[in-house]
Amino acid sequence: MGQRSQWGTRAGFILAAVGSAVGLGNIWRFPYVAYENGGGAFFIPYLFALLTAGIPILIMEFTIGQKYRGSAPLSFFRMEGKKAEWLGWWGVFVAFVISTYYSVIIAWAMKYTVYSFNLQWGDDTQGFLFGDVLNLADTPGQVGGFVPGVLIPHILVWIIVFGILFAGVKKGIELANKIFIPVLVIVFLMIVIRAVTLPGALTGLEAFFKPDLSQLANGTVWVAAYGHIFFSLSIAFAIMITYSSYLPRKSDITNNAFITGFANSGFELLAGIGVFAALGFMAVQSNVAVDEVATAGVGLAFAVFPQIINEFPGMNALFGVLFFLSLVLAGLSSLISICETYVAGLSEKLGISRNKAVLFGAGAASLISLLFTTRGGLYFLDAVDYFINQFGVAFIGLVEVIAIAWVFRKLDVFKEHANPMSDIQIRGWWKFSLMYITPLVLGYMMFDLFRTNLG
Ligand code: TYR
Repeated sequence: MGQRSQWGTRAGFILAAVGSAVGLGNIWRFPYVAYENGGGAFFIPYLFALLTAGIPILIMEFTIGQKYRGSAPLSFFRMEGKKAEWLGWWGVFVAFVISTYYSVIIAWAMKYTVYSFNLQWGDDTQGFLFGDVLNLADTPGQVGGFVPGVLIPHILVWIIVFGILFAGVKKGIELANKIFIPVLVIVFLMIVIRAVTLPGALTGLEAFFKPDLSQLANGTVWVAAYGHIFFSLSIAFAIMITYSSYLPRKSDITNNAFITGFANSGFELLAGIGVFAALGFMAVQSNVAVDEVATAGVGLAFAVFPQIINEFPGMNALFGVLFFLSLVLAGLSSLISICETYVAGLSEKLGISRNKAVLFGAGAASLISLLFTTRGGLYFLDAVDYFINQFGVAFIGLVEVIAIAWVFRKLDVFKEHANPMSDIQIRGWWKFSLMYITPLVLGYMMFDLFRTNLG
């Protein structure tokens, strides 16, 4: 199979890792999670979660990939043999499932980008999703046919993904992120500047930042902070191990992890400001409280935002195009990392070329993802997304941390590996976070989840 691929530059790796972390979750998930969980006060548990779980796990996963130099299954195999390999496969499986529906959301965003040029949004918010634009079924259980107009962007998303993956790590993934991420930042800054200068923006920002300190005593707020950090940093499902396996032998892992973690949070904060300024505008226009228009996910992006764009004072076509383009760029750079996880896993396990692995892996994912482009797609998507994020990502995170810290007892070995190459020396806080804080919080999260789902 020749020499192992490598990133061309350190900046290239960091941009790719940031590209993976910064995704739809930063734009449509973070603002609402923060708002719902104490507003300004949420930043305390959030920072805590970033420093005691997010960045420590990122350092751990970067070390695993860089030290063992393989896809997630191969890295775990090299670490502890057959009994550890399945941990990597579990992550690969979760990544595969996520890629099947994540790609469809990007296709919707593409369709909306084009649609924004024409600005034919009606006034009926539900209409965008269930009416002419996405034509989704409004009752669960219907599969219906394919939605006309979604298949073309869907095929386009996969052509882009195939193209980038075929081009390889350096000429494909690295180059794509070197273009996508700076463009994304510029596009998003334009959105934020426009949003904060809208009438009513301050009302939205006040709602977003107003600290409700009483929420700090609430356990669910802390769980939400840890849960979000996991989602947001793309940790625990093999992606970051795969990306760091392409690092040169001498790389400052710890520093890279801090840069990635803070860059992701910085983007998230920017998204919170942009989204809530726009929601404030919407609330003032419609004479309702911010609470009535604040929401997350598909509803925020594909129903509330079109409405905001509709009410915009001038230049609304531009605002719409920029907003949906930002979703496309943030989504694509994450989707590439998710697909690379199984491309690397398959090619190493089966001993096939990278291109064949792209063809089989991404080929299968793109076919399965057709299911989510049907009229009932949103319902499947919601169900699979909930299941995979709660039981997939959080659960592997827990098992991975316990296995490495307590069963294989690798933390000291990793520390010895990372420290000599880094400007930042990891010490007690890192080990303590991984041995005690992360397992306790994730353990509590799982317990809570089973209790609410089964009880
Ligand atoms: N971190 C990225 C995001 O915020 C990628 C991701 C996608 C992470 C799906 C988790 C997940 O379930 O969108």
